Order: sequence, then structure tokens, then C-alpha cells
Amino acid sequence: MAGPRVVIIGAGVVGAALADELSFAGWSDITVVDQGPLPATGGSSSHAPGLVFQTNSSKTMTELARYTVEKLCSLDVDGQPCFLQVGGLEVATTPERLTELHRRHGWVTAWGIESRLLSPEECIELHPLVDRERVLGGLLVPTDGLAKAVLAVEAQIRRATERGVRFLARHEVLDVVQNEGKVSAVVTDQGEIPADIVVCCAGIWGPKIARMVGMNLPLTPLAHQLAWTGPVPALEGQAEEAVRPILRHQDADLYYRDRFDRIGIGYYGHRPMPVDPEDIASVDEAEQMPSVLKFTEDDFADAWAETQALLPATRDAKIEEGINGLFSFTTDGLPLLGESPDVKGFWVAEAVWVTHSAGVARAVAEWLVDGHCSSFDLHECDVNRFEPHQLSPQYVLARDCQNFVEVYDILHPLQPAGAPRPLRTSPFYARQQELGAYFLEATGWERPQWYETNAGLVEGRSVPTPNDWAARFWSPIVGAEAQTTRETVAMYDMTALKRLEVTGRGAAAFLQRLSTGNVDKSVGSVTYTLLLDEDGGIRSDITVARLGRDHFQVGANGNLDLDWFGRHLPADGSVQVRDITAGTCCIGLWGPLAREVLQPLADSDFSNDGLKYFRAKRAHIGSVPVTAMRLSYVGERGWELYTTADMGVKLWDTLWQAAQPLGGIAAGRGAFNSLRLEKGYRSFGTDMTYEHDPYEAGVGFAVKLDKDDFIGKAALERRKTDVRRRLTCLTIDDPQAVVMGKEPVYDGDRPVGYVTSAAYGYTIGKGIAYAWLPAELATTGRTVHIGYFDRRIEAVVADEPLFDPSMSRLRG
Ligand code: FAD
Ligand code: THG
Repeated sequence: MAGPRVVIIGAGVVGAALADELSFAGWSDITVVDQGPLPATGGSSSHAPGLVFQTNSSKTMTELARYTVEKLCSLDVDGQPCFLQVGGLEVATTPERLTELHRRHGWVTAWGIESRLLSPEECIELHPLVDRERVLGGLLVPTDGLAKAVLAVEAQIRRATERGVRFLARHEVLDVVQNEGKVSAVVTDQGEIPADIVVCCAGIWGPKIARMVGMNLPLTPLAHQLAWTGPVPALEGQAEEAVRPILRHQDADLYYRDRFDRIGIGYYGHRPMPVDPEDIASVDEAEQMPSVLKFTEDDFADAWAETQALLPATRDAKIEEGINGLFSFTTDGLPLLGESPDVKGFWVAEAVWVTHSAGVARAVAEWLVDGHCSSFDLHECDVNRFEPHQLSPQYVLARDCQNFVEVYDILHPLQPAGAPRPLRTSPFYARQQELGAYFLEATGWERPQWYETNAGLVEGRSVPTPNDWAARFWSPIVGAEAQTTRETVAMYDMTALKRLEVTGRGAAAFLQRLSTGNVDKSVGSVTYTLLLDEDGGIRSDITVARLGRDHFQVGANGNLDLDWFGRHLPADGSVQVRDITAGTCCIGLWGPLAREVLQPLADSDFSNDGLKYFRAKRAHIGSVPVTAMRLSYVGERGWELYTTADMGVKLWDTLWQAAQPLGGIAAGRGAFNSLRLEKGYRSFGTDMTYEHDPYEAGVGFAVKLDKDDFIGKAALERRKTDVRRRLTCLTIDDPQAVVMGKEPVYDGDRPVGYVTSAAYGYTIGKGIAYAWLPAELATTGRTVHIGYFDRRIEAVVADEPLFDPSMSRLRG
């Protein structure tokens, strides 16, 4: 297998690793070009201090880091190791941070990496420079350590070169040529190189390269301060480069590493210092290196004071050198991986730390060679995950700077972005404000979490108050709204649900090919179905409503669904896909009295016979034309009512006036999430993702294997009989013990899985947590324990769904 002609732009730690992985996978026509000298090109990798902390709230990021550690441990350059596995220690100097370290311990444990919480004494024993009086405790990950980034580049260049990869130093890329929507060559200052695939691994220069093919790459280079002390007298004679663990002091935005008798200090506490990629100095003009700016000493003053406090031995030393080094930040802190949506063959592997470099390279190599990546779930990292507003330069700059500021902050999982807000508002926004909506944010949308005007509903109800952490961004009103939905009727704003319109004479066949269910049914049918990759992994779960012979409306999960559809469109132009989210809106009207509200307003029959469960039709609600779909993510009778944005307020007011006399309310996402978990409805991206198949995830009912071929079918036939883990429903008796997701689950003392989503079930009167567990433990009645901060919470495997298994609420 020669493979296509590949040109990799950039021989930093990402480009070099990718060349190694791709050539290992068997592709042989690979050229890596870099404007700088090799192996220290002058990019971010050339001066990175190389600290590798694997702990991350993202499972994928942790796994990418683990792969990087394992790979770099196996590499050397003439006997010099590429990784010094000294361990990683995070210390707490405040009670809040100590609590946070417990949460972080939970994440690494959930993702399968060994770590230990340490007493102050144990911290000092491992890192004797730390002041005993300042630390309250620590978290140690023994497999963390120091990556020698330039050596890693060199080692991977050597291996790749042996396999025939060409490395061209001092070749500056000036343009990327495309032909009929496909890349065809890379133009350098020393000539043109033909290419079928171009992978941009240009780090902070990425946006500049991407612009050559008209692609908007949302990252910002920001300067970050790194300083080195001179000799520290207490360390005199240290013969090894690093003996103490790498150290993080997040309370002061600092990190540390050894270098013989000196110490490297990294700082995130200074003002954000963004740089336009166009303004980065060239290799020849740069004073030191293009990615290195002059050290601004004033910005470092607090860091040095904090350092001398935490590490008293440094008081006898001086700061000898320092840099303001550039590297990439993104709007959500995650990398940008994948192929341009517009130009075939133009790929990016950008905004990647040394920490994740080899893992990312492995993932992208698999993706390129196999068409998908089976070793890592990349949905969070896909460069096509963004909504259009998330690509605006102003948004990108603001969010990237904010992420720099927050890099070590303690962030609650529900905490919304501070700014820029509000960005996207549904037509109901003003009405929601009048009702005292408490808004959280999702992909730019302002979404009511609960409504303060429902406060009166709490009285006389049993709504337990959760523990402190779970009580943030929470109100007892959430419980009252959930219960009221099951008692009377509630209006839910579903506008943020991504809606795609698929039309054309090939539409039915197209959706049949992409989905696991049968969607080629009568006009008016609605189908819950899955999109899979070739491996049988879940790409999304969607609803497909057939509104006409050649007209479908798809309820989707995000921009990746639109991207997936776009990549599979038939070349003959027989199918069109359009995102109709922004021009439309939706109210979910759900609850036992939903019909009493709707029928008198409607010009059409909304009895059970008039519109059965999982059927759709057009109608008028008062003067508002709607598409009504009879389904409910909260598990109650009722409809999703769609209309155009201009009619939204009228729809809201019409329903509101009719619902109020019956005790109807507007309800928020807090209630919504609780109700859907009582009903056992999965949420893509949280409960199930690319790495899971439908059988494990408990959505096998949505797969019709007797249907004609669809993407992923062959893989499912294999996976169906091999279910080793299951998305499992757990209940928790202690009403205070509400967990949030991403906590480890233990069988005895052994970590065996992790929680995906959780909420208190206000109807069933128990806590609910969905968790991935080994199949043999997922048996009803089995007791397991959830690790929640410093606690172990008892939980029991339950039959699901917990609410209305007979579906009496939905049918009839
Ligand atoms: P680079 O190493 O910058 O490689 C990109 C390459 O593209 C460069 O070699 C460049 O010359 C080449 N290139 C660009 N444009 C062109 C063109 N037009 N033609 C030809 N070639 C081109 N990460 C960690 O994991 N741990 C840390 O402790 C850590 N500390 C850091 C400290 C500092 C001060 C800084 C600045 C960064 C730190 N990072 C750390 C981040 C890390 O260094 C980067 O994320 C990583 O090195 C990026 O690797 P890369 O290969 O994507 O980019
Ligand atoms: N509404 C619409 N589209 C959507 C969602 C939605 N698309 C994305 C996401 N949410 C999909 N998730 C679900 C999950 C469950 C159900 C609907 C959408 C559901 N399931 C029933 C069940 O499992 O009992 C029906 C199954 C069946 O009959 O096949 O209702 O909220 N428009």
C-alpha cells in the first residue's frame, strides 16, 4: 500500500509524530516541510518545557495523553530518553483546591489511570522544596512526567525517515493549490510539491495556512510566560535533569519542573497576550525564534513572589532567563482535528499540546487511513464542531483569551461562558425573561434552566436539596417544574435543538443509507434512528420526520451531523441539506393535560387517532402554522410544535394563555434533564459517543439489521454478539448525593467504570446516574459505589426505564 501523496506542513512535535504514525500504517509517499531548521524548528515545540499532566476532564484528552506517554517512553535518540517519568504532582493551598483535587482524582480514575491523593507530608516527601506550611494536600499521577519535545521530534523524524518519509527543512509554504474542490499541491519557496492530502500541523501558524484554502481555523496564538532560575543553592550537585515530580500550583496559576540545579517556572496568571498569526516574525527575522517573544518581566512579578513562597529554596536564586512563548488556544480548550468542510484532502491537526501530540498523531493517522478513528472518540476535537457564530474572529479572540485566563480555574460543569453573552436567543426570550428565567448557555443559545416565577410551586413539595457542588446552578424550582410537568402540562423551549431539512428525489435513499432505522415510511412518520461510522460506533442519534415524499426534517445533535450529511451527499445533486434551526423555533408541550391545552386551539384532530405517537402533521394553532410531532424527550404525552421564527412569540402566547388556567407552566432544562433520565433517554456526546455501539448503549432497538445496507451495518453484525460493557442505570437512595457526571464507579475498591449523566429523579424520588460498567456487573440489584470528591456513594443497578416502562403516558 503506497497510499496517497501526503504533504505534512510543520515538523513540530505534531507533524513529526504524524509522519511516524502514517508511515507506520503503511503510507509511503509522505513529505514533511518546515520553514525552520530540524529538529528545533523555531515553533512552539522548540522551547516547550514539556510537562505532561495526563489528568483532564475529557476522557479523550486523557487517553490521547496516555498514548503520548507510552509512546515517548519507548523512544530515545542515541540513548537519550524522550520522556522522564518523574510523576506529576498537583498541590492544593486552599480548601477549594483540595476539594478540586478530589474531583480530578475522580476523572483520572474514571479514565483508567492510576493516581493517589497525598497528605501534606507525602507531598513534601516527594517534592522537598515545597513549603510544608502552605500545602493542604496533593494529587500524584506516577506515570506523568517530562517530554523532551525536541528529542521526540528527532526520534520520530529518524524513524519516519527510515521508512522513506522525506523531511524538507527550510521550505516555507507559500500557498496550497486546489483543483475542483480538492487539494493538488503545496507551493514552497523552493518549488511545488504535488499532493492528494495536505495536513496542516503548523501550530500557531495554522490559521495562516488554512486561509490559503479559504478555511477559517478558530485558534489564537497567545504568549505564555516561562522562566528559568539560575542555580538554586539547595540543589547544587543535582546530577540528573529531573528527580522531583513535575509540579502544579494551580491556586497561583503556576507550574514547575526541574532542570539539574535550576527550576523552570510556567505562568498563566498574567494578562492574555494574543498575537495575530500574520504578525509572527519569520525564521530569519526573529530575534530568538519565531514563537518566542521578549520576556516581559513586569508580568512575571507575582509569579516570582508566589514561587518564593511555595518553594522557599528559590529565595536564594534569581530568574536568569525567560520567554513569552506562543502557543495555540481554542474557544473550548480542545484541539482542532479533521478535514476542511469545503476542500477535500485539506486536513488539520492543530492546537495540540506536547502532552497529546503522539496520541493526536495516532488518531489522525487512523482517521486518514481507515476513514474513521477507532482508537479514540474524536467528536469533541473535530474541527467541524463549531456553529457559524463560533467562527467569528471577535468570538474566537474573546473566548480564547478567556480560556487562557481560566486554564487552571475550578469550573463547574454547568458554568456558562461569561462573555460574549447573550448570543443566540429564541423568539421566546423576552417572554422567558419576564418569567424570571435563569439562563445557562449551550452552543451560544440562551436556555432557561428554571423560571423564578415558578417559585410558588415549591411550597408543599418534597424537593431535596443536593450537596453544595450539585446545588450550584440549581434551585428547588427545578424539582417543582419536573413534578408539575408530570401532573399538568409544561412548555419547553426546544429551539436550540439542531434541525436539518433534507430534500430532493434522492432524500429517502440518502437517509436510508446513513441511518440504522427504516425511515422510508409513509409521509407523516417519525423515526428515532442512529447514525453510525463504518465501525458501528454511534455518530449521533436523530429523529427523522417525513413531511413529504421528498422532504424530511431531522432533529439532530449538532454541527457534526450537518457535516456528516454534507460529506455523504450523492454527487448527482439529488439531495439537498439545509440547516433550518435559526429560522425556526420549537416548543415542547408535554404533560397529562397537553391535549386539553392544544385541541381547543387547533384546526386539526389531535386525539390519539388524529395523531398517533411518533407521527407528524401540519396544523394551525390559532393563527400559527405549525409542524407538530408527537414525541417527547421528557416522556409525557404531547408534541413538539415547530414554526417559523417570526411566529414564535405568537405560538408561545397562544399556548401560554390556554395552559395557565389548567395549571400549566414554562419549565427549564433542569427539569428536562431529570425527566429524560427517569425515562432512560440517552444524550449523544455524554451518555454515548463514537466509541460505543448501539447494543452496549442500550439503543439496539433503533437498529434494523434486516434493512438494506447502511453505514456501519457489517460492523454491527460482528459487534452485536460481543457486548462487554453496558450503559447502566443506577439509582441512589441518599437524596443529598446528587452526582454530576464523569465520576468513577467502583466495584469494591476496584474502579470499573464511570458516570455519564446524572440528576435527581423528582418523580421516582431517587437519585439517578447512568454509568458505563462491564457487562457482568450490569445486573439488576447489584451494588456499586460512585466516587464523589472524597466520598463513596452507594448506588444500585436498576431496571430501566425508571418511569413509565409501559409507555402509558406517551401512547393513548
Ligand atoms: P510547532 O512546534 O509550532 O510546529 C509547527 C511547525 O510548523 C513549526 O515548526 C513551523 O516552523 C512550521 N510552519 C509554520 N508555518 C509554516 C510554513 N508556512 N511553511 C513551513 N513550515 C511552517 N505543552 C505541553 O504539553 N506541556 C508543556 O509544559 C507546555 N509548555 C509550554 C510552554 C510554553 C512557553 C509554550 C509556548 C508552549 C507550551 N506547550 C506545552 C504547548 C506546546 O509547546 C505546543 O502546543 C506544541 O509544541 C505544538 O506543537 P505543534 O507541532 O503543533 O507546533
Ligand atoms: N427531539 C427531536 N429530535 C431529537 C431529539 C428530540 N434529536 C436528537 C435527540 N433529541 C435524539 N434523542 C432522542 C431520544 C429518545 C427519543 C427521541 C429522541 C424517544 N425515544 C422513544 C423511546 O425510546 O421510547 C421512542 C423510540 C421509538 O419509538 O423508536 O422518544 O428530543 N425531534
